[in-house]
Amino acid sequence: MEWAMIATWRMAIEGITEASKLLENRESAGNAIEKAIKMVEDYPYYKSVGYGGLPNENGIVELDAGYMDGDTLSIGAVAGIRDFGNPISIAKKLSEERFNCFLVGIGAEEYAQKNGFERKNMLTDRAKQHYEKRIKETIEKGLSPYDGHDTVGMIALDRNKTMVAGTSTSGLFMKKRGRAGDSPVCGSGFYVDSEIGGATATGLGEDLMKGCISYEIVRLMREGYHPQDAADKAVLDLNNVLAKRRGKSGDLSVVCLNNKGEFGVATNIDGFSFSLVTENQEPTVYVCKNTD
Ligand code: SD4
Repeated sequence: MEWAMIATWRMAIEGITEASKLLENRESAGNAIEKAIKMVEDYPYYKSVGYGGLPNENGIVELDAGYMDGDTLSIGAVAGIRDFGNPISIAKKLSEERFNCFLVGIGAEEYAQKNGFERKNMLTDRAKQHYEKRIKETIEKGLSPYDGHDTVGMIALDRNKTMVAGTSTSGLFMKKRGRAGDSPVCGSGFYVDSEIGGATATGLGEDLMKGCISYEIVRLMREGYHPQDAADKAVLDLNNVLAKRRGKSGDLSVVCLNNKGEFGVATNIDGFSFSLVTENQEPTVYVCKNTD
């Protein structure tokens, strides 16, 4: 397979459709990832990523993003960044830094400002309404404030055999100020090595991080596992360990791709969708079976 791209959730389909044209035209996996994730970030109706993302418990949108180049193993990431339109582009820029490549909060905002990134109010009226409704429900019906959170995570393989991974999310709805999940954390939310393959995760960051799940999948692929077997094993093992030691696991869902363009997907929830495009296959959304 010359090129391929896989992503978490249905929300990625428009982005990977556009980005696939870049890969077809020999552009880099890095540009494809940035293009595709920016489209998700810019779309106001995806309520867990970028513009329109759901706010923290103070009603403020704080965003996380990560980027990794599988050739150089360079990583860039931001966590808890406010008022910038495209965290993925800031993470990509940070991946060029030798030092200080993972910045949080004000530090990330200063870096973005200095590097000319667009400032933008990321809280939409719709997200504000969701927030107000959730506060009411939490008080009146005793519902968990933390339901509803999805991350877009993607891996791309280009014609030069370079692989890149990226993530972007508003994290856990109603999270504490300053809370960072797995998505900007290399090894948990994403990992990629062009000599092997890459993986990315979505679900409850607090639990995904306990298994460094993206790194674990790449490690299994290095050992010779097919991506599907690596994904199944990583999700099942972590799910079972957490169930045994803590009574229950949070949501764990992953997608992965190796450098031959073979992919894997696994989840411990019902209804996890993913988006896939390859040299030989039109962009398509699938729903993954619960492996729990
Ligand atoms: C987080 N893993 O911040 C993200 C949220 C997510 O499906 O992906 N939810 O914990």
